[in-house]
Amino acid sequence: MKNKIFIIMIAIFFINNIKVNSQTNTTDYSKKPDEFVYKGIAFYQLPYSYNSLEKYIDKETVMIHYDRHHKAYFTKYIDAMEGKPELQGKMEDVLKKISQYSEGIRNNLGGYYNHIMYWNIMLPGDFTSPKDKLAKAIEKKFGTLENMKKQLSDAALSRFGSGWAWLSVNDNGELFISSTANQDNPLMDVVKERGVPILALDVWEHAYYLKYQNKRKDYVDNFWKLLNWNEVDKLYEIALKNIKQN
Ligand code: MN3
Repeated sequence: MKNKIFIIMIAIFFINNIKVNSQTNTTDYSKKPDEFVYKGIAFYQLPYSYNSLEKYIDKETVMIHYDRHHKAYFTKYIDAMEGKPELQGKMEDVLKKISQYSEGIRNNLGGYYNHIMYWNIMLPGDFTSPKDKLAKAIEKKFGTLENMKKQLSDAALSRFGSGWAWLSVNDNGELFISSTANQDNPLMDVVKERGVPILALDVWEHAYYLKYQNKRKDYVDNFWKLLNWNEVDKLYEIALKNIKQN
């Protein structure tokens, strides 16, 4: 009798263990990712759960994109910063003189910075248009919001290989659309069209391939439905202030 109870207890212990193990191996897509700290520095936290963009960007894509790609840029940049105090200031300041640094720093800091903007400006919600000041600036430059979207989509679709499409503000406070290769961005002193980016669209295949395969156009069309104009408005205000100060 005692032996039987002992065997049953062992069996229950193993069954529970299997349960616990299988749970820890499964991503809970309905939760925000846990905070991740590397060498004492906290990784950017996704402001929503993995499945929040599900209607247009599936949860697996968000998880792999954030948890693996974005995080890898972050850890590699932190590694590269070691022993280089000049890199430890504001990311924007380093990006503006990126030509002074290695290819690794350019790619990994670029990758870390660009993805923060990309995640921040998306949200499932009802933010269908920009507000007064930005709306007026878009009209002035592009005629209509639709025209701006079309031009930015075209920039995204004509980017050969991996890269980004941007809406930015130049030194005169005017909006412009551009596209950059790899993890470059308009802040960098190595790109043709320089300015302060306020809208970032990732067109690397890892951003859409699981759901859209080769249909980059469908992904780009749907990106506009996820765009949180409140955040773009905020970035526009900050960009204008920074330009005035310089
Ligand atoms: Mn990406």
